[in-house]
Amino acid sequence: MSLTFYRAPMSTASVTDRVIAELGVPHEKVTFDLKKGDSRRPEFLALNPNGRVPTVVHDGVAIFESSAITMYLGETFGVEKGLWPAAGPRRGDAMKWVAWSNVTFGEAIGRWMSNTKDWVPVEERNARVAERALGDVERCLGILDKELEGRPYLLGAEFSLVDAHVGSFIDWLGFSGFDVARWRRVADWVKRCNDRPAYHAVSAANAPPAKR
Ligand SMILES: N[C@@H](CCC(=O)N[C@@H](CS)C(=O)NCC(=O)O)C(=O)O
Repeated sequence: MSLTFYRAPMSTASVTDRVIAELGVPHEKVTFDLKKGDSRRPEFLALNPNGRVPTVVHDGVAIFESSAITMYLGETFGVEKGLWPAAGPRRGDAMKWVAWSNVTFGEAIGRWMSNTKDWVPVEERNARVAERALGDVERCLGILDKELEGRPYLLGAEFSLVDAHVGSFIDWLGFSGFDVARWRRVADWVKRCNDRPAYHAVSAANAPPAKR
């Protein structure tokens, strides 16, 4: 079995960092420096023509899109470990949250950031679009908060890769200074999800070197 994981620090690949760490599956990591254009090299574009991380190559087959990667790794390595449901309706429940994170929640976060953050030139930002995007982000947080009523994790009593995947999007919001404390159940769930050995290991590995 060979599994190679193409990643970059502080990128969408953080989702897969968490998923792979939870699974504990042997793999080779290739860490890109996106500023140096590592993801635009021809040999990588042959694997992922989008030139984006995360990308995994499992036994010679390249898989891109973080949502597809979580679902694929979940069904391939996660079922026996209790981190992903077996085929059937409960798996559909898991897939729904993973797809929702990227397509609905993540889309709203991206839209909000690209209309508010300093790294986007001011002439490309639009205050009205930002306001609508913020409303969409807040609506998504409300949906998560309601879902977590009476259950510690998104699929029920046990932690699963769904929590790692969706939780990564909350981390993304957190890095940009957005505080989810108003959504009490979400904030408590984030604490539970982040208090796991795999999360601590990923955070330690990604920490910037200490300033001297
Ligand atoms: N929809 C993709 C998004 C991946 C993505 O946008 N990755 C960015 C980093 S956050 C990237 O690799 N950019 C490469 C570049 O800008 O050269 C996913 O979910 O995997």
